[in-house]
Amino acid sequence: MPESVSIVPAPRYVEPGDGPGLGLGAGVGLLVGPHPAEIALGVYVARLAERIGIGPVDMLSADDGRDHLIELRLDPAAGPVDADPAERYSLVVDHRRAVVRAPAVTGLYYGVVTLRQTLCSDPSGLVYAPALRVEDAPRFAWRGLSVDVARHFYPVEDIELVMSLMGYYKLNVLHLHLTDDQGWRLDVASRPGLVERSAGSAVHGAPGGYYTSDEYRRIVAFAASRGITVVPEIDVPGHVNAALHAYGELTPSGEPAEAYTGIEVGFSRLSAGLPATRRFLQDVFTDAAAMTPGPYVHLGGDEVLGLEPDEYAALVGIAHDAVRDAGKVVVAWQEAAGVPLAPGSVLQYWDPRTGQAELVAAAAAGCRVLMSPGSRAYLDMKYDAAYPRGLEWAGHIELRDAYDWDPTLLVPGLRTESVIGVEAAIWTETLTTVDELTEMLLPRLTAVAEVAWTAAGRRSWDSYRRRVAAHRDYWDLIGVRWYPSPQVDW
Ligand code: TNX
Repeated sequence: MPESVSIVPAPRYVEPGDGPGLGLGAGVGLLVGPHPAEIALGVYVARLAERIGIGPVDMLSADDGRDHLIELRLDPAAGPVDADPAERYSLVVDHRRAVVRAPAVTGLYYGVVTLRQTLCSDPSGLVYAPALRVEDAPRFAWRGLSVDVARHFYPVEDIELVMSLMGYYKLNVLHLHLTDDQGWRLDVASRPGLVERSAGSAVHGAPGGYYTSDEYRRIVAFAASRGITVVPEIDVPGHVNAALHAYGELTPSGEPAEAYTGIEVGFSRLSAGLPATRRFLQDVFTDAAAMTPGPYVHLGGDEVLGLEPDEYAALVGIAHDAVRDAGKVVVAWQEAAGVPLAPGSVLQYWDPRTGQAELVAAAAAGCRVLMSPGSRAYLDMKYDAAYPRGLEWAGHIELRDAYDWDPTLLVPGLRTESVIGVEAAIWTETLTTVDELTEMLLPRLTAVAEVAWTAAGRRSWDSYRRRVAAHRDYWDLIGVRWYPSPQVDW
């Protein structure tokens, strides 16, 4: 990549073009196709152009032959031919035009994001795009971020901001951890008591909250505009104190559990022997699936310290079947690897301490594996010992730790083809505001995004640390808090 260009994640192929590039001022043409999704992207680009000082653009539906044009064109042959047409794109900038071509609208969006990341200002303040050619496509299909909205709640606006950052770094899966011991955050039609009684609590007396079905729809719609699929997680059969608090029929005594606002894990559990349990699982998973247009529903399955393997398998099995019956693909934490899951199910690896052999066996039986290693991708870990917030159980994660790893080399014996992708996770036991959240995400989320997008042979820490430095201007412009890692010359 040319020294002056700071695209993150690094594209598959970049070549500098001839000449100074394309000056972008008011009246620049914006040529987009007629489909609603193309028009929506055009509106996004027009707003962006105003926000970053280019000024009003001239939206065109036909090429009038002018110079000074940004063109977004659907083209089935565009981008690297061996890559998935859903995400690949090309971008060519010369002194007349910036042309993004892609087989699908998500690729057009990625081309726009890449173009945006290359923009510079000349000494007079004119915005320009350097001349270049990019051919780009991701290494992994699943490039995710998991956000824990259960320990502390984050309203829709905060999640939209997080999704804007995700889109800017070409992440395409938002996994929402919607339920845990401390609170239940999604209103599901069959069980109104869950939010009535268990949404008002959060860690250490924080206010709590939940998404109505309309708000959840808003999240899903915003996600779609950024090429993001939403994966809801209803965590069972452990991490269920909020459910036990809402519905006493789920506890052996029949009495509702006390609300819990601490940050211990592993103490709560469903009981396979209770008649109410099966109905509960069927109801909540059927509802979560029905509310979700994407293909996946996550059933949790992590850290159930008080359950015998047979009862654990029975409970995961009920949730699994409800998700399958609703037409969705099951996602589960790696602990579920010992339970028979439908081929194509996704197991999410996080903890090197347990179950690697079971994971390899499940993959051999047709499961896919999503990589969220705690020591690399858990962005709730402290940057260093002095950092005021975050946990430390998986160690400290400085920027280079989040960058320097390969998802296919983590689990001995696991075939590369079984790895569906990479997901960062941010747990919120110690994070209460969106500023605290983004300070954990930035810059590390951009490192994980490059791990997920860029082929191993095409990325390096030295190149990344130079490129990421330029991104502070963007974070400052949109007003998000970030952490000035001492590993980068900002
Ligand atoms: C482990 S990762 C958990 C979460 C905690 C997190 C804190 C996983 C499947 N379970 O319940 O919030 O560590 O880092």
